[in-house]
Amino acid sequence: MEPEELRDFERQLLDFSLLPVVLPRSHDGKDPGLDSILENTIDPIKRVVPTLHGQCSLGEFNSFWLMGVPLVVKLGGDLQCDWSPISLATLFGSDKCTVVDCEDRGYKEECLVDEFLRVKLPRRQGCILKLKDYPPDTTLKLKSSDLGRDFNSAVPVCEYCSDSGPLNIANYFPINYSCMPDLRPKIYAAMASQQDRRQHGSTRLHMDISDAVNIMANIDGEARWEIFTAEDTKLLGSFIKSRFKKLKKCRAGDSVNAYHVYLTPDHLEVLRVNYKIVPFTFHQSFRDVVYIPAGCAHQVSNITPCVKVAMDFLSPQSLERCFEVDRMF
Ligand SMILES: O=C(O)CCC(=O)C(=O)O
Repeated sequence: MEPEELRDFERQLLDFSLLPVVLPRSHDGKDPGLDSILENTIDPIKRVVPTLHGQCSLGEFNSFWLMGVPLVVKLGGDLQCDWSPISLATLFGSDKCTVVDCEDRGYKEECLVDEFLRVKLPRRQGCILKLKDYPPDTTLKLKSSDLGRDFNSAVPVCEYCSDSGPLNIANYFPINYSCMPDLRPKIYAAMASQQDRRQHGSTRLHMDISDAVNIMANIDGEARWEIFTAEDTKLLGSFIKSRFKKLKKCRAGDSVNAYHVYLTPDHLEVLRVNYKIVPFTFHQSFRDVVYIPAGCAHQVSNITPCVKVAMDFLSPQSLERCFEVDRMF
């Protein structure tokens, strides 16, 4: 599909009101007060991430997603399988894998999945290693039909977050399209980062061209996220170029996207005071689903070893931002 055709498609969806918007409701049916949630969300100093408990209907999702802000859904009983490192090691242990160093973009090492998950992942010292985009060459469903099914049935708003969802624009790309987005759910497993005031993180600052959904899948997993809005990108880029000499010559978008930096608490304080930019900051624990809109710079620090399952998608609401990211590079 050409960009103009995608825009037409977006207009049609909006014109025909196919994107219902409803107020979020709590379990007891009471309206938790959309106004107060939104007030704290859009307040540029508070930046409280909207959080829903138990479920998220299509209408509720749309009411937040239209604003281009992240969303957290705390699942109730969903995600039934055992996604612990030991269980994954039992299932996939004999596979070879490539793990990367979260702090050194040039470092890679090969090992067996079993060795990474059982031996390296629990370590608290040395480099912070990550197994990314697993399985690399097939679908999760084919690797384990149970895990594939578990992810599909747990993830809220399958209208967007599935490889057959009618609101996932990526599903309308022609087969063999040259820039086909990768829609497979993928497993991430990474060691805990050190929690000090230095440059540590499990996923450095970057932004993605598509939307993403990310579920914490292991019981003891906990990670801290910082997500900026797309409107923050320019100022964020100026700040990074002024602070990090090696990025001085990058364009603003590149400096944000380069996976070069992890913003420390001191950086975040300067951003707040001097640039008036505050990211959405929150903790993700077991069964928390995080939705990250396309074009929103974000970084993650694992407080414990984490297993996450994540998937990219492309919503009509994010098309404009997707084009914007594309123009930056
Ligand atoms: O869970 C993580 O470490 C973050 C993953 C992420 O940011 C991404 O895939 O874009």
